[in-house]
Order: sequence, then C-alpha cells, then structure tokens
Amino acid sequence: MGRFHQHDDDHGHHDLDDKGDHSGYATGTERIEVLERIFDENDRMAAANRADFDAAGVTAVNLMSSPGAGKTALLRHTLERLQGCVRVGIVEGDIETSIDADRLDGFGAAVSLINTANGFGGECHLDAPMVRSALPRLPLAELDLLIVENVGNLVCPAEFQVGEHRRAMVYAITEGEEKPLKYPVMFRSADVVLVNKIDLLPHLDFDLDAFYTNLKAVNPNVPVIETSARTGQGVEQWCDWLSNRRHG
Ligand SMILES: Nc1nc2c(ncn2[C@@H]2O[C@H](COP(=O)(O)OP(=O)(O)OP(=O)(O)O)[C@@H](O)[C@H]2O)c(=O)[nH]1
Ligand SMILES: [Mg+2]
Ligand SMILES: [Zn+2]
Repeated sequence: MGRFHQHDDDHGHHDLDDKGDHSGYATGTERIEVLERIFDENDRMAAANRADFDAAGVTAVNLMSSPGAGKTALLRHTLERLQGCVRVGIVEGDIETSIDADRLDGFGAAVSLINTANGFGGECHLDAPMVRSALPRLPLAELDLLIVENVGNLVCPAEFQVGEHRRAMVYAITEGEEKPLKYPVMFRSADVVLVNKIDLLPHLDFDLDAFYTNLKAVNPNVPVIETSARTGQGVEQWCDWLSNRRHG
C-alpha cells in the first residue's frame, strides 16, 4: 500500500491515528500544498538558471522523449554538423551510466553528465536544481547553445522547467500514432517535434497522417521535422531550428 491508501470503511475518511504505512499525506489538500511547494522551488531555480544562461548569451533547449526515441543518436549528428560554427554545451541526464555522455564525446562540445542515481534519488526526470548542479562543469560564457538531454521518459520531464528557453521533443514512429492523445503533456509543451526513425516507415504499420491528426489535437501549431538518425534526414532543418533560436 502506498502513500494514498484509503481505509475501506463506511465513514470514508482517513484514520489519522493509524500509523500504518501512511506517510503524512492525510488529505488531498496537504498533498497539493506539498506539490505546489516542490514546483515553486523548482520554478525559482529554473529562473536562476535562465538568468545565468541569458547573462552568458546562451540559448538553452530542453530535449525530451520516451526512452530510446533517438535523442542521443540525433545529438551526435547535431554536434557533428554544428561543430566549428556553434559552440554547444550538453547537459546529459541519465539515471545511471555515462553511456550517452560517452557517445557525445569527441565532437568538440562540452558535456556535463548528471546521473540522478548519484545524489538525486534516481529520479526519472531532470529538474532545475539538478541542471544547476551540472553548470559549474560547463564553460557557459564560451557557449552559444546548451542542449539538455533529459532522462528518457514520456511523462514527468515535461512537468519540470529546468531554465530552458525552448523545448524540443523527439517522437519515434515506433511508439504508435495515439501517443499524443494518451500522453499529451510533453507533446503540448513542445516548441518543435522531431518525428524520428522516419527511415523505418516502409517497415511499419504506422499511419503518419493519423499521428499528425493526433498531434494537432493537442498542439495545433507546433512545427514538425521528420528526422532519421540512420540516414541523416532532417538534421539540417533541425540545426536551422536550433540556430535560429540562438541569441544574437
Ligand atoms: N532506424 C533508426 N534507428 C534509430 C534512429 N534514431 C535512433 N535509433 C536507434 O534507436 C536506439 C535508441 O537511440 P538513442 O539515441 O539511444 O535514444 P535516446 O532517446 O537517446 O535513448 P535514452 O537516452 O535511453 O532515452 C539506438 O539503437 C539507435 O541507433 C533512427 O532515426 N532510425
Ligand atoms: Mg540518450
Ligand atoms: Zn520523473
């Protein structure tokens, strides 16, 4: 039984004297207050991060997706393409391992790794304090663009600002057409959606038109770029999108 266990009695109220496995969230109101406090603190830290990015002339992009949609694979192409013209920093968020940080090494970008299992309770998303903890390892003043690869997760990353100016979402066509309807929060909050693994289209029973209809239902005007980390399709357009969002 978890934190929100309710007694199955005919009074329909919590027995506050019962220690049981309750952990203090006796009423819905208290729970909302706790959540509001967490989000308030996060928003304050996100504002501090954004102020640091602005002071350094850095545009920050929060890159989010389900696990395995292709964030790191696309970032490898991105760094390769931008190398020499845009000074890029990466905050790489993972629960454990430096696998993705290692994959982004060697393209001239400064990479700062956050493992959430290392001091952040193994969280399944990045929040503003975590990103803040990664900033001292980056030469912010020497960067134009900071890309935060969030933890692979289609739900809670979208609930936490990390100080980004823009949000980019990678969606892979292997995930199913209905995902914008079932998991609307991230799709709704995205400033651009990369429709990735487009090279697999001939091999799948995937209805691209149905996906676009569903995406439009939750985020009508979001720009879309069809991409493939296999063939490099769409990477140029994506890099243009990133470059146009850089500060002067
Ligand atoms: N065919 C094809 N495979 C892709 C494409 N993009 C990524 N992949 C493959 O999909 C797998 C996952 O890609 P990653 O780049 O690790 O995905 P990710 O979103 O960074 O994953 P997490 O960081 O674990 O959330 C890898 O095996 C990639 O090679 C694509 O456009 N086409
Ligand atoms: Mg990755
Ligand atoms: Zn989470």
